Amino acid sequence: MPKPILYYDDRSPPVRSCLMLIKMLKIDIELRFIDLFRGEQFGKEFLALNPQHSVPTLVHDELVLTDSHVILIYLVEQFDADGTLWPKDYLARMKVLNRLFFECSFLFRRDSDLMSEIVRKEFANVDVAYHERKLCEAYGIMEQYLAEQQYMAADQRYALVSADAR
Ligand SMILES: N[C@@H](CCC(=O)N[C@@H](CS)C(=O)NCC(=O)O)C(=O)O
Repeated sequence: MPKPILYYDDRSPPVRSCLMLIKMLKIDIELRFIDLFRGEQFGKEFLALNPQHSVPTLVHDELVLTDSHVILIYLVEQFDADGTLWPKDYLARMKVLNRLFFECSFLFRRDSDLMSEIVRKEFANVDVAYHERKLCEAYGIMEQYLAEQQYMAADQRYALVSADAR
């Protein structure tokens, strides 16, 4: 089996969660830089790999994964020999998944809505108060989860969620 390849731009938060896990697990991986600010994600070759034109993108042999949350799960399932970073217990695993989806579909979406508006429009034209309200609500929910336990998904530290929760 060839080494996995991670297409990355380390200014991206989802990329960073993957890089943190790769470092923790000392995974032997090839890193290929995609400069988002130069629009390299729209290159023909990269688009053929990932039509969503986003990083991180992981290629391992025939498998292509285009979302950081799935990449994190794949990497722990493949490379976490001790099995401490991804719960073996089914319900605990569902809870970790629930938090990963919270991050993916709720928290990060709000963050990236604001960032992409800032990039697309002049800052003066961005409705900052609206985005602040949306982001504060998301962080408030995160605080609520953290009031119930020490980490996002449990009292035990599962690297997936800790890395991704930023
Ligand atoms: N849900 C995706 C989000 C990935 C994402 O939005 N990546 C941004 C950088 S933070 C990107 O590549 N943007 C470039 C583009 O959309 O053209 C994940 O977690 O991997």
